[in-house]
Amino acid sequence: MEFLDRAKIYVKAGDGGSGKSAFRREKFVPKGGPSGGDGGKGGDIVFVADENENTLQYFRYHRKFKAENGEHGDRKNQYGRNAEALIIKVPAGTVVKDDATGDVLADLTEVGKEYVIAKGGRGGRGNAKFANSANRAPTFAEFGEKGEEKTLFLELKLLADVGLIGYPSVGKSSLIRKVSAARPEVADYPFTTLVPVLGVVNTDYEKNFVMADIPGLIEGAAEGVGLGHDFLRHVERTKLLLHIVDAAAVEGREPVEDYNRINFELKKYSEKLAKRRQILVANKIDLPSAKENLPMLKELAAKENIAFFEISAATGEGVDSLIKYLATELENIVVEDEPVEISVKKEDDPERIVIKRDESGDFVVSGKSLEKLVYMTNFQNDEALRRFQYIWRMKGIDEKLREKGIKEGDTVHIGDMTFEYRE
Ligand SMILES: Nc1nc2c(ncn2[C@@H]2O[C@H](COP(=O)(O)OP(=O)(O)OP(=O)(O)O)[C@@H](O)[C@H]2O)c(=O)[nH]1
Ligand SMILES: [Mg+2]
Repeated sequence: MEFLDRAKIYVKAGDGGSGKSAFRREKFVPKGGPSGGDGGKGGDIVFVADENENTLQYFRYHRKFKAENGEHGDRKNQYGRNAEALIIKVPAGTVVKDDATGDVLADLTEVGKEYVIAKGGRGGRGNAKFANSANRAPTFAEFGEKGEEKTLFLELKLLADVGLIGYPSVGKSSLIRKVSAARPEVADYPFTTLVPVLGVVNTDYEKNFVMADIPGLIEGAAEGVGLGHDFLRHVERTKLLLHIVDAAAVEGREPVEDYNRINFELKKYSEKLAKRRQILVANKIDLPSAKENLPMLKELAAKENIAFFEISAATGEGVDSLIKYLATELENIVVEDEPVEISVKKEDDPERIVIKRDESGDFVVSGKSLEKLVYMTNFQNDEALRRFQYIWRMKGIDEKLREKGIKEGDTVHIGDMTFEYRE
């Protein structure tokens, strides 16, 4: 499992249902009043940060998501049912971007947060809605609006709750293997772990949490050369740091010195991270040589005023109580997380109309509300066509086209539709 989980998916919100054109049937009345109901709204695509999700793996095999369309309206003023939203669960920490523009559409930092990422189309109006004093019996209805569709780029900056820090070979990877399904290599030479590894810790106590194993922080302790600064950014957003020391001093170093040295490195990297709460974990207590160091480490923890645990990642001794402690503590820690700036572009004015000419000289008219009107109009119906022409004139599109030099018979594109221009 990597730190940065990514996925590209396609989402399509539901189309609105079409409105109905119908008339009441009454005894002895050949044509009653208009009674076509409106179509229902198409389902939205909604993202929710869910506590049971930890990765974006699911999206490797599920890349297309379509919400249901709204139901069509019916006779007798029956409205079509609105479609339910399609809920897409992602882990907390997922950033949703529009793949085409790179705009951040949502930053789902906390469990429970939800965002409508693609809006379902509005239902088309039934003919009953178009009745007025000038036209008491309109014979047309609208089609439903198209649901939004988008290609999304999901990025999970996995929020490890707990970060493991410490010298090489103190047993960080051994611990994460013990408590999660993560399988980093374990070996008796330093710098076994070269890339950060995440493990999800399933606890019987509280919620699951995510633990990050990162490469040992210091290369060649004697030379005091720092390494792994690069990796520290992976634990920057953690709530707790488990500072692991080798209580048995297998490599002949002093565990207390190790502790201070690592904290020095941490501080060099970031004051903020150096202030993050730590828990001192004395590992390898199964080895006899651990005995003599434990009182010193206990004292250190007391002096630093931090919690202290004795464990053996090898035998599992003490591991359960450590995990229980972590799970409970995590419940109470809230980190002030700077949220990602949501940079959604200001929507273009829906009424704005832009006319361009394409390579073949055709006229391309664009504008959100005009395109919507075209999409929702039933051109097979004369009255609907006339209503369309009326709105077209009101918007002054003819003048604008003439300014651009349109002539009889030229081709005009609006959305998916193509028209032949006639005076
Ligand atoms: N006896 C004993 N050996 C342990 C224990 N934990 C880890 N080891 C051994 O210590 C060595 C290093 O363990 P790792 O888990 O690879 O240590 P690490 O901290 O991940 O090391 P790097 O990835 O190199 O930074 C391995 O040989 C482990 O088998 C323990 O609790 N008891
Ligand atoms: Mg390791």
